[in-house]
Amino acid sequence: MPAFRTPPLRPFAIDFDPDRLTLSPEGPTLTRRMSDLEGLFRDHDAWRTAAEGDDPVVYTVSSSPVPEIERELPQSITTILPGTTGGELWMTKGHQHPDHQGEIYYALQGAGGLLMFDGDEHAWLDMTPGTIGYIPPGWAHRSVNTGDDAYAFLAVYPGGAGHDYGWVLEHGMGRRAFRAEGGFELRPYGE
Ligand code: M6P
Ligand code: ZN
Repeated sequence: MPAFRTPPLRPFAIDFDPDRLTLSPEGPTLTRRMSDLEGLFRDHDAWRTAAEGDDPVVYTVSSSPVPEIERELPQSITTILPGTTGGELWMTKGHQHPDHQGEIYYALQGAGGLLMFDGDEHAWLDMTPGTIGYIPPGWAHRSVNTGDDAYAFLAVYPGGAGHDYGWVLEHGMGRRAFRAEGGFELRPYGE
């Protein structure tokens, strides 16, 4: 057996429950609360008040048992709750892949956006159920809930892709998404 098949994973089916947004069998689930999102919202005071207050859950990430190792192809379901902090829509931390690998997102429920930034240019994709968002190599990515209900999407990514969160703190994401009359608006990162 080739070395890359260690540990060997046998073919298997994953049941997706579209109502409960769960995978079975399931792997680890990550819960990100407001206090986990330090330095990301434009309005630091509003963030701190929320983090030191009831510290709400902003999003969860439920993974299948496929491990995050080279040559594997893990997948997870991220569910972002609706809300704003200082007017800025609730979102994921956002990350860059250290070796610039690509990724696929598939919107499942609710309304959201996929914000991408390559350090120079930004891109925004509206994500509604059925939309496949393609994240090309080298584009940092963040998901935003633009609606009034939970926004959920499936992600499929190379097991060795990794998550560089420092890149986003250093470079930003090009734009920020704020609640606005009749929907949302994107503003330059620093404003
Ligand atoms: C998607 C994938 C995961 C990621 C998650 C939350 O499910 O891209 O790899 O962890 O979104 O995003 P973040 O890690 O930026 O908080
Ligand atoms: Zn990623």
